[in-house]
Amino acid sequence: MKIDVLTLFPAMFGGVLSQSMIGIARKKGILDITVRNIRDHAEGRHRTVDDRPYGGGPGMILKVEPVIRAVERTQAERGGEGHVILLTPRGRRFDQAAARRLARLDHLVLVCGHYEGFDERIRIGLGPEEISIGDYVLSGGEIAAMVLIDAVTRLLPGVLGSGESLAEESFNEGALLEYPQYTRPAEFRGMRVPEILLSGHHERIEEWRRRRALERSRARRTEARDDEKT
Ligand code: 6GU
Repeated sequence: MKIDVLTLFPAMFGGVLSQSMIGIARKKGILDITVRNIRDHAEGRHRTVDDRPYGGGPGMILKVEPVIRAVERTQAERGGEGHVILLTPRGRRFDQAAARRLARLDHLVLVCGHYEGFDERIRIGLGPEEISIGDYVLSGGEIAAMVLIDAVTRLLPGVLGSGESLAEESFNEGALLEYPQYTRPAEFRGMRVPEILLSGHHERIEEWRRRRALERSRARRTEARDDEKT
């Protein structure tokens, strides 16, 4: 998969895109990511990327020309339009289903907003999908883009080992949350690993895990409902 990230803060991406699963996917050649600075496409001595809103009001607005030029340059270099996504708190909420849908695409162009918003002609010009990662306000779309890239990358064929991906399908993506897990030592400061896990009875272990996962998901859902009441 090809991903281009267009941002005013390219340095924010260095660590996240070179470590862990994303770093591995890039080294394996499964993921080809380029981070591009929108400011490189701005004009004038000051390379201005933002300006005050027409009609007045607080804050600054991301200008239309540098963003459109940055997207067009990206598309020319890649030899295709790609699926253009605007990261904005106004967008549709990102979830696992959206991650699965995007993971099937060949090329994503992620445009990170900043300041109080985008000039509306960016939306008109690009006709992008608009995505938010949740109901809270971030100072820019960069961290949201990283969240999206991480969630999508781990779904790309060949990134996770086959064992890991199967386990994920059967548990995390259904209603069930994870069962408690342990590794050595068998005892830490008086806390013992449940005897059943040391027993070697695979069927009884499976049954115990299923029961604990059910208990956990029931408890978490009740907590969630309690939160809504407050
Ligand atoms: Cl994509 N951008 C910003 N600025 N804030 C957000 C967001 C995006 N998603 C949730 N909050």
